Amino acid sequence: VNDALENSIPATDILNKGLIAGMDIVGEKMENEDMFIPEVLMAAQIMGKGVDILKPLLGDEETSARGKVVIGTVKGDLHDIGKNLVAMMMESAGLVVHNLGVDIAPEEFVKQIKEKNASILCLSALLTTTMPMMKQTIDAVVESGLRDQIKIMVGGAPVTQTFADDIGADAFASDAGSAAKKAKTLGN
Ligand code: B1M
Repeated sequence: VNDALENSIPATDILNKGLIAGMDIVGEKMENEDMFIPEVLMAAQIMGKGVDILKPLLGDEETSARGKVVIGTVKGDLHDIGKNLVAMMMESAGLVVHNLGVDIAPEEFVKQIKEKNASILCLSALLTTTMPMMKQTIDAVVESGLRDQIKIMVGGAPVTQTFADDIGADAFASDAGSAAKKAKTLGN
């Protein structure tokens, strides 16, 4: 990453054409059993370090908050690289972001929405087996009586617009950039 920056390659290209494209190859190798969990974890940690270097260089800094976001990866799911990118892009877009982490239970999301007085809830899932947890989280928000005061966005590699509609989410985004753009309109 540092070499690429020294060679004046734009930060977004380093992220999209370097780190994310590289992680796609890791995914293919994982699927074909050419790479195993420890190697994938190492790739993920290295990607995290690369993203840390790029973080200050991505997106336009804006000072005014455009909404309060609570974001997390749903219960049972430990993937956080994409969710962290979404959180980072939202921060860069001027939103206040509370990043809860991974493996977050529905009741914890509800608690945090109340505590942080959030206007947008963002749920990430990378596994087909944890996608139903998004619906359970939305159900918990409805049961808590908070549904009217919060917009809900869902995303993650296996998530689609159709799935988002089916589970009653307000928005879906396929990548971090469009997630940040949509959050700005949802927050207003
Ligand atoms: Co896992 N894993 N993994 N993994 N892993 C996938 C997701 C998988 C597709 C690999 C494969 O088989 N090809 C597969 C899922 C299959 C499926 O469900 N259909 C898989 C599996 C099976 C597993 C385990 C079950 C493996 C096992 O133990 N046998 C296990 C599950 C653990 C668990 O969660 N309970 C597991 C574990 C892991 C590691 C821990 C080793 C590691 C995660 C480390 C970490 O995140 N800190 C890992 C990794 C790294 C991957 C791959 C290789 C890369 C994921 C990633 O970070 N991509 C992944 C294969 C792949 O995706 N190519 C794979 C880069 C990231 C920038 O993209 O996360 O898609 P992504 O985020 C994007 C968008 O999706 C979107 O924006 C982001 C940026 O543009 N987005 C949102 C994400 N969240 C959003 C929210 C939004 C909007 C947009 O709104 C709220």
